[in-house]
Amino acid sequence: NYKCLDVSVNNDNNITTVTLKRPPVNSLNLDLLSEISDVLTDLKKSKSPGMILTSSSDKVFTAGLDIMEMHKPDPERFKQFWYALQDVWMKLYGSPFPTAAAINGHAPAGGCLLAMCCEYRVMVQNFNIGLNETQLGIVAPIWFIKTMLNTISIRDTELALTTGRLFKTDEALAVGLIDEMATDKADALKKANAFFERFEMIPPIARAYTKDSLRGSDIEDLKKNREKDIQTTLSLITQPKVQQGLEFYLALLKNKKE
Ligand code: CO8
Repeated sequence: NYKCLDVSVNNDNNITTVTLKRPPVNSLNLDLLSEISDVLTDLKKSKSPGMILTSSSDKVFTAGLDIMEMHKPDPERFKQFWYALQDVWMKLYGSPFPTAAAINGHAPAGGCLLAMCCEYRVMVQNFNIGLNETQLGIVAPIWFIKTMLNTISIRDTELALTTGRLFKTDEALAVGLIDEMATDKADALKKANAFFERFEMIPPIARAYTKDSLRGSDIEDLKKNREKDIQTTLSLITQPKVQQGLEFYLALLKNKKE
């Protein structure tokens, strides 16, 4: 009963595959984020052995945050939107169950964030992934940055973030932003499913506590600063220069077709 997601359970290993399905580019608006948040709550409640995140598109994993939610935002709607994003981040980055992303298309900005929240990333060749926020004239929030720091080195994070770098699949593999490369979606799903075999002999409590030891303090930091983070983001996003930057970027996206 989700509008923008397909949720299916693999009968062999009980791993749930959550497929983003909001054409054309799975951009993360309030509706999609709310559904992802709900599914993560369900999986935690049902003590799922694991989740794979993938996309129904054959060229985009997700295009990141829906720029329309940030362009001339209604403050109340924006607050709900940002709250939903924080929720998804806290639930996915901190999930007690293991997670893998089968990245079967481009994963810029928020798309890269969702992939990095997972514990393992398999990506189909010849797509792009990265936190390209500076290219849009916006700044990745500190919790986006911490998520990247949990994935690649401080040095590579600084270079990638200041330049807004998008990595091709093979470049992402070289820097450790992804764990494995795949030839197509089926291959990515096969490799993502194989990741969970590593935990067959590991007591779930031990693995969940270990993950929490590594990631828990990042989540606590956001929990303490949730309201402040919303206010800071709203005041940043509503600056005329930032709005002009977003308009320019939207026009670029539209014009590239012509
Ligand atoms: N939001 C809204 N609409 C989008 C987005 C988006 N993120 N991305 C694409 N679209 C729209 C396009 O404008 C186009 O619309 P239309 O059909 O009306 O012309 C439609 O989706 C299809 O897009 P494309 O034709 O570009 O599709 P392609 O398959 O050729 O390309 C890409 C797919 C590579 C994903 C490409 O669309 C792209 O590069 N998109 C932009 C990705 C991006 O830079 N996203 C950044 C979003 S910002 C973010 O996630 C974090 C923000 C942190 C906030 C900090 C606040 C201070």
